[in-house]
Amino acid sequence: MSVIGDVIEKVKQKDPNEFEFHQAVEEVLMSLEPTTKKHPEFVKAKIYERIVEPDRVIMFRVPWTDDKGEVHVNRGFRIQFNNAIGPYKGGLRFHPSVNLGILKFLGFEQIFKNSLTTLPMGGAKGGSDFDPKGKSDNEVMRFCYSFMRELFRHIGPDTDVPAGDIGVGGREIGYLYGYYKKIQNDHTGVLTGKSLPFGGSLIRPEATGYGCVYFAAEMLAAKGHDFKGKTVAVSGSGNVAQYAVEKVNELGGRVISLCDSSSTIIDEEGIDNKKCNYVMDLKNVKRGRISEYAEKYNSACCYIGESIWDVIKNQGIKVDIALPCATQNELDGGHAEALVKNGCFCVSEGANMPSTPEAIRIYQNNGFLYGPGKAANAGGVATSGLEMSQNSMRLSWSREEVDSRLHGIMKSIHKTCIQASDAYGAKGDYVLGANVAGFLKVANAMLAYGVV
Ligand code: NDP
Ligand code: 2IT
Repeated sequence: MSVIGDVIEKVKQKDPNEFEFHQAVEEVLMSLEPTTKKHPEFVKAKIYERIVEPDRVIMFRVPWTDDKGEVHVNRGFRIQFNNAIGPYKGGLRFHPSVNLGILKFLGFEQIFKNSLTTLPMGGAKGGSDFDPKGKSDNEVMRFCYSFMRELFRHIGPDTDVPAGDIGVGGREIGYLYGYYKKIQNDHTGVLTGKSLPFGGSLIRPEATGYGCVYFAAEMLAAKGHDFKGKTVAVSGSGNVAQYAVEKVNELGGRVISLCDSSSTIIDEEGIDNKKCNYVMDLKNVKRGRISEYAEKYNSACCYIGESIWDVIKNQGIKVDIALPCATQNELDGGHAEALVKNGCFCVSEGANMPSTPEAIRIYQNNGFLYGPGKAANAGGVATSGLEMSQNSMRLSWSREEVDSRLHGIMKSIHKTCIQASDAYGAKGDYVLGANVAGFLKVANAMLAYGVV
């Protein structure tokens, strides 16, 4: 068996229930096959075996009290996966589905994503099976305090710098940072995604969504296309989806969809920035459901219990570009077939691993411009890196400065993917390009350190 096949098999045997982790490892390692030929030194030093094993997994109890005085216990995690090229860096996810396998997949992806950003950041992820939905601000605050009461001893501005992800936005980062500062007596850049008055960066809230659209624009430009007049499907309605919509509008596209885990709305007239501002208020302030959009705007149809990809498949809705911005494995082979049938030719992933392996095969067999998450959504963590730089320098860059750096980083990631795919004999394959380019930098650093 090949080195790669052997490593994949061992990962599956060792942790048989971590399905998402297996999927992520298989997707990355399959594209690394050509590196085993070009770099026998990596094989000899067992870099492939070492990179799939986290540096450290931290798991802890998070007890908290609800508004009625009842005690609850959740589980907290931080996976410090690899710090070969910089301090551990990656988000925290609060969602009832969170488990070790999901966070290991996210931490593993983060290694390569962070490497692609050109900034010095290692890979990590964390979170909890806590569900912030339906909880009061006070309950969320007490939970965040309890979570940080354990996490604080494992993080630091040069050790590990968490940020947001699903279920962790500005409110949660405020509570987490406030408690860290209180118990550590340090005002330091230990979290990113902070609000502006206490060390946040302009453009960080926008960065993942904007970056995903910048990446799509680069892929389109390489083939002589742009967003003007294109019909765009966006999934999710959280942080990433909201700012993806805003940027598509700015570039002249028409976004026709948003969804959450309960329903999908289709607005063929387009979700312009006025409607997008309504969604931001609905989701971020009122913490409502996307179905309310269809009550507010009668140009929209609401499909209860169906994802946007189900709706495209079932209703035959035409789209040119798809931006999955909700969650992992939201788009399967059947959905991808429907995208092909309905004229789609470009997918740029705002979410992490939103397409199943079968969906990816269908994109590739049909010549899609396909930007995998670790390249297309790297703008979020890249701008977190810029927040860290500003915190270290104790200054703040303007909106224009940060946006232009973000745009430059997304262009550079696109170019790096193209160059790596060319160099490794898979012209135009952004999956192979992103995996190989992300890997090489980390592997070379690991090699230099010896066997640690
Ligand atoms: P938010 O919590 O702001 O929004 C998540 C959105 O996705 C919500 O609309 C949510 O619906 C929907 N969603 C979540 N889980 C499911 C599910 N199981 N089924 C259907 N819909 C679901 O998170 P973000 O926008 O920050 O994150 C979205 C994706 O982007 C994730 O994959 C995340 O890992 C990735 N990402 C985020 C970055 C960031 O900077 N925030 C950076 C890079 C990637 P509902 O309200 O019903 O839960
Ligand atoms: O998946 C991701 O890249 C994020 N959730 C952002 C991580 C970060 O540290 O900003």
